[in-house]
Amino acid sequence: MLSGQITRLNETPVSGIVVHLLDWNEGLIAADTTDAQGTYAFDDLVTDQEYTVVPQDNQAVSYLEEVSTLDLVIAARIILGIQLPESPFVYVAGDVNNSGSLTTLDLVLMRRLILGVDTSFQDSPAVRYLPSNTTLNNPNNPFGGINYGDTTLLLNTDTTGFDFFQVKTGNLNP
Ligand SMILES: [Ca+2]
Repeated sequence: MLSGQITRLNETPVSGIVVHLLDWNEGLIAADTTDAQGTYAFDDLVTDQEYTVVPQDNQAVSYLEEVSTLDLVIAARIILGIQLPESPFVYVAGDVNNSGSLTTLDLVLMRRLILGVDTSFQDSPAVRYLPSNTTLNNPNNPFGGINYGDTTLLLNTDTTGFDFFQVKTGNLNP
């Protein structure tokens, strides 16, 4: 068995997310949909095999939803070094151009979205699903970049807690 939970950054469960299970060759083995607790589970799996878990970006979430001038303020404070991101996921949320870092360019793109100049972030989906073990390379220097957690594991035994956060791009104040 391989299971986990999808939540928002504030730990609210996200239901109705289709989760794909892939084999070592990226072939689709199974799919499950997260329940009211945000939980997905795959049973009867052969052990000593490598599996990859991929939550699908199947929710129609608008780019602008939950992105406000407050997020701009937080992003600016992080870029200026006045505050550190609360978690690596806040940092990822602010990296709207998917460059692996948070810079004034992200700030410009967020402002363009809020002003209606742009209707999307060209290089990022509206939401991302990131393994809960995603970390900053150096928490004291967030500009050192993001170490994305592993979505693949070698299943030796029943594994629970293979969790993901749903990260809304541009929402630094979840
Ligand atoms: Ca960036």
